Amino acid sequence: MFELLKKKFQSFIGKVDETAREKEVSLTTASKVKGLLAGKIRLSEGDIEDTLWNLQLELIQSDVAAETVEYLVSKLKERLLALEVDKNKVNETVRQEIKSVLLETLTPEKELNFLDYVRSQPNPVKIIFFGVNGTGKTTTIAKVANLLLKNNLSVVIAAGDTFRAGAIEQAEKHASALGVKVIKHQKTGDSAAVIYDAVEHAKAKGIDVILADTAGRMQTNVNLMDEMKKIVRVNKPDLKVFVGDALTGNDAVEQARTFNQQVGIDAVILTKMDADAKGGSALAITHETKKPVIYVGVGQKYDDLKPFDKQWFVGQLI
Ligand SMILES: Nc1nc2c(ncn2[C@@H]2O[C@H](COP(=O)(O)OP(=O)(O)OP(=O)(O)O)[C@@H](O)[C@H]2O)c(=O)[nH]1
Ligand SMILES: [Mg+2]
Repeated sequence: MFELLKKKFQSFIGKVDETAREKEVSLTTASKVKGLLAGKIRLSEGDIEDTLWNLQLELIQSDVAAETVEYLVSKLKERLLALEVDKNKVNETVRQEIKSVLLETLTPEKELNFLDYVRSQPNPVKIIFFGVNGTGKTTTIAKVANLLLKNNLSVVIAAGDTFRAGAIEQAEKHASALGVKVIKHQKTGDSAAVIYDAVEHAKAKGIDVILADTAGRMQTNVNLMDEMKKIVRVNKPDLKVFVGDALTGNDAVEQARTFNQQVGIDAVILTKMDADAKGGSALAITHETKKPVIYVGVGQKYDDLKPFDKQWFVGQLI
């Protein structure tokens, strides 16, 4: 019975195709019927309206920047409307498409496996951390030092924040807790020179990695942004890491964009992911800068630094 019906349909489709060609009408109807026969359907704008709307809300609530939300939703719409979906698997397919659009957006120009990178570079590897005030730069440096030490790599910290009161002492406190040396100058000294000295020290002592702290700076502060360019010019770091506070959502994206324009960042670490941050800024920052999020900070302890796992992140988001 089914075979008979199928044959009838196939000859009908053949006729539809023929007529369509002859009359130069669109083949859409024919392919729709063909699709139906194979259990496939095309989704209409009406079919996906609610899904797109819900996704939009979800992304906004997760602190994804408005521009990125717009990009994601229109990309997804384009994809869904172009798909032939198995009619029994509509929800599954839509979910899968959402997932792949999010994953693609989280994919940087070039992935960076931090530890592999550090091991593969000639010593000493110079890494400088930048970001606005209070995002967690100094704490993150301590966490990264801890990670490197656990991987049998030696570290020196450069107390390059010569600007904020107590910053040098804070770096010293972490360094002493971790048992690593800190290179410092006087407060108000030249940050580029402190980092330069740390590099000299590392070269003399055969130390693997220099982790350089810098003062927090607003991306709108021209003088401090110029100082940052000088630090980079003088020290030619192997990696410029932007440290962003996940709790600041859209602001973190704006900061990352400006720091990237000014000095070209190589990687991103997002902090305070433990503190009620949905982490949407990871999506927006990667979309904006195309630079990889390598780690996330998930607390105040030295071990509270986790590699950023795109799959896990997307799974959690949707
Ligand atoms: N909950 C939580 N707190 C964090 C995290 N990372 C840093 N912090 C806290 O954020 C505060 C600021 O951290 P700092 O490391 O001093 O930030 P900074 O960017 O060096 O600050 P400035 O030098 O003033 O620009 C501290 O209280 C840290 O303990 C994190 O991943 N989770
Ligand atoms: Mg600091």
